[in-house]
Amino acid sequence: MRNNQNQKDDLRIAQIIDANLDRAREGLRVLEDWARYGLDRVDIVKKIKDFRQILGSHHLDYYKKARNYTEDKCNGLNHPEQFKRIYTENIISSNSSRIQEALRVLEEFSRNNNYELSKAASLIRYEIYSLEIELLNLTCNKNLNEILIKNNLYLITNEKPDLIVDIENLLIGGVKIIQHRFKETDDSNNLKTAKIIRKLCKEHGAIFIVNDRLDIALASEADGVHLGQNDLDLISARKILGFSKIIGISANNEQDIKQAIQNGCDYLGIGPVFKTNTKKNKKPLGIDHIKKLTKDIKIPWYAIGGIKNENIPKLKSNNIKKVAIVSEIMNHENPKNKAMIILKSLNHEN
Ligand code: TZP
Ligand code: MG
Repeated sequence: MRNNQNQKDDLRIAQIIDANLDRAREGLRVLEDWARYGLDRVDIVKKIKDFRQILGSHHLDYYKKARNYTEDKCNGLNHPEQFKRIYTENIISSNSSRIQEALRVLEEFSRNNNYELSKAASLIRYEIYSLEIELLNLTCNKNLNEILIKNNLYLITNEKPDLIVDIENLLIGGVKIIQHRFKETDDSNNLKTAKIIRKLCKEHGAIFIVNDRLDIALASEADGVHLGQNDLDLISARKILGFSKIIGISANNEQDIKQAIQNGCDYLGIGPVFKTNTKKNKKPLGIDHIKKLTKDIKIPWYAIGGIKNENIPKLKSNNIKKVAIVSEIMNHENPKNKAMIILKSLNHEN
């Protein structure tokens, strides 16, 4: 390396700056396109565009002209890890690291010859650390949301001796959303069961949600939690769970539905539609009232309460396509068969 006085004119340094400006901007473009086409987040797109623009304004002709100053013998070298990037999460992480590394190199090598660039590189690098987490959280939540949107049957467990066997069979039968609902007070047992269901759901590409209990949801690494109007409020739950998890809310009136949507719930459970022994003290809302309550809802919502295979055609003819069920499936002698019949009637056209 030449001494510091000559560093300003050192073409080798200009070449490093040129390469890393390209690297950082390419990586930023990958994140930007995911934010734009994958997540539909205009605010994040704007932020990344700004970063690219700032770096672009420092990409002087002098740096570009130094591009081939020394022959790059590493050109075209790949690492086997690159070919393992099949999931969007891996693409986000590896491109964020690429940007962070490139910015660090820029920060170091431009400090003496382009202080403004060095400062900008440092500031953007710190922003990328939090942007990476934000994009990962949003992406994960988006995958879970897609499962909610795609699936019409939301199964809720009850307490029974062979619960785990039943759940495994239900997953084999095609159930993709399972909520673990328990009233038993032995929490060590509740957590143990939750962890087993968590693992089974993962193996079958299903969502696992814990009812009521944020602590059990977190400890079992569930995909989310379902909260009623008397549980922890949605805003506090979101603070604890973050945006990578889903939060579902039970609501049965206009005000609670509006509030839950405004506060960012991922889906709603609305009912009871019919009379049910699982929640004996709740007055049924009836189909007409549910239709009125739900006419403007844009997020996934599940009708719940007293839903049986025999009333699914009636629900469907009233445009109620998603249902949450406990007893009709869990109390059947063969829950898997019952669930498969229900899945068929829910998914059948008309
Ligand atoms: N919330 C409203 S109704 C209900 C819940 C948890 C119970 C649904 O159970 P079932 O057995 O499907 O009627
Ligand atoms: Mg509850």
